[in-house]
Amino acid sequence: MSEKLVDLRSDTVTRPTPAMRAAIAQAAVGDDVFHEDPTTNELQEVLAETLGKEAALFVPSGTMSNQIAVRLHCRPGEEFLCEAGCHIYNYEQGAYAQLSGVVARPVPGRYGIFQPEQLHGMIRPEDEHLVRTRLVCLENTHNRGGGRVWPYETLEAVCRWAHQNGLRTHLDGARLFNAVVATGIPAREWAQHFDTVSVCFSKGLGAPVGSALAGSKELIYEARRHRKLFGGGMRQAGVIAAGALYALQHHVERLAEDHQNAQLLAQGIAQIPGLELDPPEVQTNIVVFRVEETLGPAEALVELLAQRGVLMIPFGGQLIRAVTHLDVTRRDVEQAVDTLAQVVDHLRRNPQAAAAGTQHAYGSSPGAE
Ligand code: TLP
Repeated sequence: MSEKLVDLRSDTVTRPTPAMRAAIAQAAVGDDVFHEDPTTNELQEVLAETLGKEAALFVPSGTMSNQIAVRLHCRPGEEFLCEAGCHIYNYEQGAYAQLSGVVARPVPGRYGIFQPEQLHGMIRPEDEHLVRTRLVCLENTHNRGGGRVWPYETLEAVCRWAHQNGLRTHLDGARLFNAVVATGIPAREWAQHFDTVSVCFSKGLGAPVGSALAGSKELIYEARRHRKLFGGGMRQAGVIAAGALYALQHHVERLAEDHQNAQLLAQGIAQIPGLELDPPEVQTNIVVFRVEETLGPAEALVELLAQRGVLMIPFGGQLIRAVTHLDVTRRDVEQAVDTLAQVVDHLRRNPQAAAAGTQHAYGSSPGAE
């Protein structure tokens, strides 16, 4: 009998729990473009309070939230500084350029973290040849960095330097609550260093849709205009805000389970010859590992895993990413590790399968009952 499909591709794949669905079904709604959706208003108030900000704005996605923030802080012909592997720079189609005429200047980090001194000298002087440097964007936890949490003092020092030098700061906190649970440092403490903070409800928190941007009343007033321009003005948004509100109120502490499961997964992967954790130490719910070249391309291994009912994603080069979340149990992680060990063993004993990549099917089809 085939086992359950274990989907570790992302923490975005969760389904709403029955209790969350009940909250969604019962949500009071109104037209949010008229500011009349009570559930959206409540979500925005609760989030602003959680982050210690004056106001917040519910938006459909993390990408929109980040792009509204960039547009708030930079005009056309201006630039922001960011870590080279960050989501805003790599995975949003250069929307800052496409939508807002803004340029990004990436700073290389180690697993997503750079040092404050690396920014020194990066603010461009006033000169008609040059763009103007306006903003620093950080990402915490860092996705490509393997779920790394920014060391608090380093993040504080970067933001202090930015503000002392007249720059604004934005946090892509798609997984900020993972950092909160991993460190015990409250969200508002992290958030106090930023002019705007974006959080996602649809990742580890397990809501079906939605992100939010928080900041001062003035900034969020402007953010509403940008949201409308980007087509993100929503009507009876309470239906989705209810899932986000439920997630914020009930799914933060439980992220600790995801972190424990990620540890278990990492320990299992570390035992499999030919696989190497990268980064070696897992801090939150993201596990990234490197596949030895002799085992063939990472894509081929991912394909073979999928055929055995375990889903992960190729993460560039020889890297694979696996993310734990609300719908992944300890048992699922054990199953994933067993399957990974079997597939690696198969590739070792059948080098032609490794070389042929995805052409050679391994085992039964995915998740077949
Ligand atoms: N990340 C997704 C993919 O786009 C890679 C994932 O599966 O991790 N900031 C960060 C740090 C993110 O990881 C993501 C999504 C976003 C922003 C964008 O959020 P959405 O998908 O809601 O636009």
